[in-house]
Amino acid sequence: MKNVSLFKVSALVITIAFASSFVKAEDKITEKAQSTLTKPAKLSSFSGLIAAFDQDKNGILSQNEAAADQNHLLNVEFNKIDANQDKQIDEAEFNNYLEEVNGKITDLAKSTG
Ligand SMILES: [Ca+2]
Ligand SMILES: [Ca+2]
Repeated sequence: MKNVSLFKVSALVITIAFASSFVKAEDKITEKAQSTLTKPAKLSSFSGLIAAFDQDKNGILSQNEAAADQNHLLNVEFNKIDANQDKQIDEAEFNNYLEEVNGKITDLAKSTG
């Protein structure tokens, strides 16, 4: 009987360890999503984006200008952000994208409790 209770305790410990590591992993996913999408701060608003990358100062981000983004977020996401596919990101397109991204983070946070 001693062995059985020891087994039960071990199982409980493993369950708790597993559960806590799972929670940590979920936290990391949320953190990563937030840090990728909200940091650096210059990517969290269109005005910050323009200040950082709009080389010809026309208030719109072209694909070439986006290519200067060193963390590659704009390169990777450019086609998603550029809703009308004219190879330019304007304020409305970027704000729509941000809204969508923020909605996803909120959903993720909700689903992980
Ligand atoms: Ca420009
Ligand atoms: Ca566009």
